Amino acid sequence: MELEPTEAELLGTSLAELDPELSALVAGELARQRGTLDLVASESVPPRAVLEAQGSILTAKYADGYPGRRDYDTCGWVDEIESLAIERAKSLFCAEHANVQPYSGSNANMSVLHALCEPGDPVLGWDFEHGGHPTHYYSGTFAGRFYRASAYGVRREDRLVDMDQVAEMAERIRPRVIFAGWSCYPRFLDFRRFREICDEVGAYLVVDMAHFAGLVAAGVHPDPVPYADACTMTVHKTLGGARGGAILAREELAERIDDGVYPGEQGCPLPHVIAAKAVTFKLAATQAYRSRMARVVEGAQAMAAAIAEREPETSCPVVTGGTDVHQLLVDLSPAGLEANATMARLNEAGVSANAMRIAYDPAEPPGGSGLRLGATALATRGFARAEFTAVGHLLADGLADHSGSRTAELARRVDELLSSFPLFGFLGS
Ligand code: DSN
Repeated sequence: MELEPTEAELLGTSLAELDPELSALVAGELARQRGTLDLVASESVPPRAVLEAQGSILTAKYADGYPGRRDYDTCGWVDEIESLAIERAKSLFCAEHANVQPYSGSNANMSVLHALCEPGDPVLGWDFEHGGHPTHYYSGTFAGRFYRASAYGVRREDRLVDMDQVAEMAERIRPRVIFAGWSCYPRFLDFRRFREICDEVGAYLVVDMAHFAGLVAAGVHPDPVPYADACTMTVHKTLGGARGGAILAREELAERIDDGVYPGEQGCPLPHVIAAKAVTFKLAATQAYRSRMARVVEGAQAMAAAIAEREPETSCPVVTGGTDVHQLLVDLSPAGLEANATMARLNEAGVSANAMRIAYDPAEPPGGSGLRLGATALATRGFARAEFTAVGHLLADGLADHSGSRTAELARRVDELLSSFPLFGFLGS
């Protein structure tokens, strides 16, 4: 007769042994990641040390509050861990104050609004069909639900953010907060001009650098910190590490920001994730990381150049003609392609990216005409300019192949490109 395992055996059993069903699903996702050309602009490859910290015994600890002022005793070690993460974030970004508790970038935005606004206050954000983020203003999120939120966008003629529109709306609306920052925009922002507009109308400037925080840390992107009252970010996109958010702020706003996060919008912080954020900030201060971020931007530019060169064949222009950052946007509408269908076709060949609606999109919702491509994950895997140029041509071939007749050939080229760049080698096969 088979004996029931004891409680001690259950608690000490590995995932693979305890739950083979779940373990097989994780293994399936690992194989997918290893075999996919990952061009999702918000994804990266978390380092081993980050995974270790995030999966550590710190998961067990409750620590509501902040270092030195918790609702629980026995928080000495997690106080030190959180203080280390805070000091590393401040040092990396030359910031006066850092809060490392936000569960995500969206929570960080929610907490900043909670800290700086009263319900019903006017807020000005960036339309997400134009590249912004829903949590800046959209009625389907807390921002549009609890604040009087409006959104600016990009100009039709050049798809660049319309600073005259920002100034005009700010003058008219008198927002308490103006968000600058994007999820899908290939060019640098004029943070000085945003600051001037905020000063003219008495608004706080919040820079949502969720996507470009890693580029800022590496010095390959203009630094918003000197101009912003607060910066929100995610730690897992270009920063490439722990899954969660963080906020930088001026010292005079520190208490309000901290209260806005906890107890304002969240409960207990996640000590294991905060530890992983500390590791991320340490890694992001290294020369190797700075070189990688330079390679990320170079890679995005190489993909953009290859796709632009092939436009006569594909009829798919690169929006704004190129990119300054880790991502680019391809407009599929002149080719009469719908983004989700095109993405599904590229998925068949092992390519992953984002299909989305774009500014002035001619497609009927929920369809869209934009393909967002990012270089962070592949550059972290080891890709450099030559590989990214090859990826650009592979994509152009895929875009030109409306019938899908070349899918098998494209899949072989994906495998070939990935074969020299193993992923998560420390996990074995
Ligand atoms: N979902 C993220 C992105 O892909 O950009 C933004 O929250």
